[in-house]
Amino acid sequence: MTEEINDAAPLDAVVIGAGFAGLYMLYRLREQGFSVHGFEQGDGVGGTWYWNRYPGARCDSEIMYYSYSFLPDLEQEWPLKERYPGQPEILRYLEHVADRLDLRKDFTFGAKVTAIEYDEATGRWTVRTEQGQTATARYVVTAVGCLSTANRPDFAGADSFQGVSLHTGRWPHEPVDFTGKRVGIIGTGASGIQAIPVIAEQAGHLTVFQRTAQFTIPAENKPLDQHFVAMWKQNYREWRRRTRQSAGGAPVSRSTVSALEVPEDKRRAIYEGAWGAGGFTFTFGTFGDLLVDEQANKTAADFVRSKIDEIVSDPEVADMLKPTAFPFGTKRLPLDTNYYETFNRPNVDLVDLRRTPLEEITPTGIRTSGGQYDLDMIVYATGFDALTGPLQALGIRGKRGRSLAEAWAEGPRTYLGLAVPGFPNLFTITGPGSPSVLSNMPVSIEQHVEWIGDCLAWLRDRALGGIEATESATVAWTEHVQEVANLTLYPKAASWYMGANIPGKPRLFLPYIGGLDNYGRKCDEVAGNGYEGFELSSAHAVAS
Ligand code: N01
Repeated sequence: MTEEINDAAPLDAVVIGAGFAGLYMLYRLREQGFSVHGFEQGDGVGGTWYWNRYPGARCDSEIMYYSYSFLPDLEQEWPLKERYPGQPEILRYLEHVADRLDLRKDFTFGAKVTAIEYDEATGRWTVRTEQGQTATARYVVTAVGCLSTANRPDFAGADSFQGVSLHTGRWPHEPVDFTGKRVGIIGTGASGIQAIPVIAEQAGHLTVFQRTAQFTIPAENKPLDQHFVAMWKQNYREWRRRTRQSAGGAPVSRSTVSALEVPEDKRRAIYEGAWGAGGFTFTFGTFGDLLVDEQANKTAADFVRSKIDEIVSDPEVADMLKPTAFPFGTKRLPLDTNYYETFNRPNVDLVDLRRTPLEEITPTGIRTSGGQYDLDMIVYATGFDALTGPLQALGIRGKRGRSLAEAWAEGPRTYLGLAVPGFPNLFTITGPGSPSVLSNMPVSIEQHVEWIGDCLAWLRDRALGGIEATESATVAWTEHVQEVANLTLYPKAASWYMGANIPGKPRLFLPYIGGLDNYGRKCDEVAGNGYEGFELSSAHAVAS
């Protein structure tokens, strides 16, 4: 049955997604006087934090800046208890925001958008959901996240498994009990690295199936000193300002010293200090050239490998855990709690899928070339079709019925990660080509939401009805995104940043690595110059 969300008049905007981005976008547009409706696939708000409920799920941005800055009263009220907020706490925060701002009434939940089609004659988009809702609107803003389309590798026999299969990115809402169970986990990215120590504590036996050893740094999560919290809260506005003007959306200092400039003993002491402090200080606060100079990078990689030797008691297991396939930090660096230590537990085994490849999933477990592993449960921690996957799943068709998948057949082409030529009046919050996943997400999200809100208000003030990225601005930006990435070591890793985790996906560096500060300035400049690089039209101007 079809349910029309709007009657005769089209909405000003449809927002898709009710995570950090969608909630703020809907609120912002509503406050600006636009008519707006949201669709969310999940049954509740939260986005990433709604779906990723796996054991150990925790953010690795510190809690002081993993929140909205546009709610100064809430930032004073919200308790800051632990250095890194866990999934339940972040979900509670977003649920609170949704209630406080009365946002739920403007969303349809449990509504999976499967088609978004542009009608050139009317200049309107029609949005349809799998559940039969439709809405027409002048503007569509996608707020679907960068890591929301689960990657389920095509393992032979996966459907034959008679035990329980789970994906970290689509975790059930009811508690999962591992007690006494034989559990296998495939994948050792950030999700696997967080889940493994927690599952190991509960399971009868845990077998970790690792294809590529990953670098990880201790998070050093801990309760926050409340004197520190009080001081932080007194200066919150200033911290927010610094956060917004930083390269990564976090008020942390970045070293400009080369790792090759300092003698070895001093360098090791600096790495030790950062290892003990926990968090991304190791990558950014130690030396300035770890991600641009191979020799400098090797010093950090060697240090982490030496820590693995120190921590893991079985030398053979330690060797298997040592990353060698890519430079340190060029795959998204996870932060962990007791990851390497977990391999000293008697109930944990590591299987190296490079030595003994996974051949098939069987009704009773996993078979590799080294033998059969009988299991009661399989956890897929196999990641996501990052950045492009969530957008392509929406069934977007722009001018002349061209799909986004066709437009991006050779990789995503965007202007500022915000807009795509041929798809007028469509905005993609934290889309490919924007800093997104290389920054602290709420900060990037707020910058995009505010830019989009301001843009729509600007168009309305001038009775303009259409905005579309030009081909030339898009080509220039897309090339720039690659050029900047190529100044770093990141493209040397077969990572999801490069689309390399999805068979057949074009290999391009997906996010913009030039820094949120530079990026924000560029966006402001574009707006200040009358939305330079966009074609504006008065056709179908907003009446109000
Ligand atoms: O996914 P991943 P993730 N056979 O793609 C393996 C964010 N995040 O969900 O490296 C065997 O990183 C794959 O192996 P390989 C964060 O940005 C944030 O862990 O491709 N193995 C890899 O080990 C993060 O980077 C937080 O060889 C296969 C793993 O599965 C991003 O989400 C927490 C395979 C996938 O790792 C994604 O992390 C969690 C196959 N066919 C996540 N296919 C925090 O904020 C894949 N793998 C803390």
